[in-house]
Amino acid sequence: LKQKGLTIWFTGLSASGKSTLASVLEQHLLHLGISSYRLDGDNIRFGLNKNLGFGPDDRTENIRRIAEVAKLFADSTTIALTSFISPYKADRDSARKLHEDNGIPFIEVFVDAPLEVVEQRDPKGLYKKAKAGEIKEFTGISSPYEPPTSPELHIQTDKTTIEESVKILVNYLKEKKYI
Ligand code: GGZ
Repeated sequence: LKQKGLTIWFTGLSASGKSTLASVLEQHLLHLGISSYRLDGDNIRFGLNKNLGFGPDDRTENIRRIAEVAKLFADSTTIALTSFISPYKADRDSARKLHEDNGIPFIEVFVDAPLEVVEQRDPKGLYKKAKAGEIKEFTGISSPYEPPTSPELHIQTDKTTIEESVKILVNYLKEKKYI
């Protein structure tokens, strides 16, 4: 009834587990009667941001628009869950500032797994293609990922189960009295 909005910003390499965590958290919140909305490549990069690619300027613009949209959702008292690589620290910091300047909590979650592990997972065969030079500017292979230096949460998905990770997230939200 007095739900307040906030944004949970997942960042990490492709195949680190961002979308999986966001989906499972969304389900968990739903069971608690709390509404959330997921923003990810499927509903953003094929729609609002379909004119953007993966060069540095396009990634920055991608993140800028996503931050604006997440802020709007959060402002409408929902919990915005964003799962984008968001490789540049400056862009994540801008997203944070946009939220904090509007009095909306911003929770940065570093979804961390070593490159060797995500290369092994490679669910879409993208790392293989990137290494073969078939995809240019691929994050972790031929484009940088700047890890967060002070995220609210740091989850190592090669060492933590999905259930444990969701517990960590929910406990954090409860501790901060966001839910
Ligand atoms: C990184 C790429 C690239 C390149 C296509 N680099 O595993 P996926 O497929 O489903 O997630 C990746 C997604 C990354 O888009 P984001 O909007 O999250 O990136 S960013 O925040 O950096 O703007 C991957 C796919 O798009 N993909 N080409 N070159 N990921």
